[in-house]
Amino acid sequence: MVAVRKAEPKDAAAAAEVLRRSITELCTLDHHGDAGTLAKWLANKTPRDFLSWLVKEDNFCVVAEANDQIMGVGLLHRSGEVRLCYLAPGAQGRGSGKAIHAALEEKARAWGLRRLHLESTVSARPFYERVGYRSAGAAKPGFGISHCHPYEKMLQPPESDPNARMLKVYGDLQSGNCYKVKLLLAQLGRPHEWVHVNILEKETRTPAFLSKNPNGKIPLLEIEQGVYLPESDAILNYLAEGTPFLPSERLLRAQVLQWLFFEQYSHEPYIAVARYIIRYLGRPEKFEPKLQEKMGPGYAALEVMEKHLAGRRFFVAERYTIADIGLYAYTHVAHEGGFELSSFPAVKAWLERVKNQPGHITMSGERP
Ligand SMILES: N[C@@H](CCC(=O)N[C@@H](CS)C(=O)NCC(=O)O)C(=O)O
Repeated sequence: MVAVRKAEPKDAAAAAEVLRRSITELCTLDHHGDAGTLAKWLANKTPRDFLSWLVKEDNFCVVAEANDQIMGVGLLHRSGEVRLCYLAPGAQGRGSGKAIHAALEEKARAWGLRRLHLESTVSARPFYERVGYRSAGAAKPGFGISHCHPYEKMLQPPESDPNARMLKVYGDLQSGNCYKVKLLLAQLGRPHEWVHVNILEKETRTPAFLSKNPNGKIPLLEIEQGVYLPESDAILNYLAEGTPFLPSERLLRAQVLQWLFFEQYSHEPYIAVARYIIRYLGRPEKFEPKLQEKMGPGYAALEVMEKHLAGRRFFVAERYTIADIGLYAYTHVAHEGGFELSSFPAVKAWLERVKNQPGHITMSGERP
């Protein structure tokens, strides 16, 4: 009988041994017995590394046990990435893989995740396909082997869960404020209806729209009939609650808000409006003085970001949060507002990191 439980420090030696034997003996289609490939792959599969994974609060690690022996190891990261799912030689076909996977999936739901993703070996692909994963792009090199196959699985919330409600968003994807919301929904894997609103045709100013948002602006989230939430960064907060995109710790949460307020007061009114004048209005002569007024404060905001990001990977807690999503929206298209990013290397490196986050979509709604 196989039982899955949370891994403990006392499991380190046996769990590392399962990982090493599983890779060496069961993943031959991937390493082809090549000593160099195996060495890279096994380099961090030690009891010491295992212990270091256990203490990270963003990791959830389980072991499958039968007759007091560890038969398999699984590890889920809070980002939704399944980082380990390995069985001991001889343990296949006895339900251990499925049981490990079910435990990781249950944790993902508890964390509010709607999407799981992983890089599969060639050897493990049939298993992941059996438990509901689908291919999410071309193979690329990873953890020492040449072909890691990206896979993803969308998790359906139970009907009783308020997160199961079909959301409706009123927006225009060319607007960075609206794109923020679309990007987070995509990364959460949350199905939603997108209602396009044309701002140049003044569709935000009709009586029908004003009855939903008296401020006459998009994006607007319809949570359920008659319950509306405007303001992009408030929407991000609402949607990210209870997920890895918004830390639960008090100070970190406040720091996320700090950067979202910065975005709305010191960044968006300059960079987004300059882009609006050029991109939406076609840079009419009469707007030239207004456009020029936006440049100084826009560059000042970029300076603040550059200083903060020098030596940091993300805005808060060294992890990807809605603070990054909020600031990415208009920064990655700042050139369309006439801003030159060449003297902001830390900002440019951060833009790349954000673009490479799992589940990222571009402004046209595509995967890069
Ligand atoms: N602070 C608001 C700004 C929203 C905003 O300015 N929306 C623009 C499009 S990006 C809009 O709806 N403009 C149309 C109008 O004002 O009629 C937010 O972050 O959601």
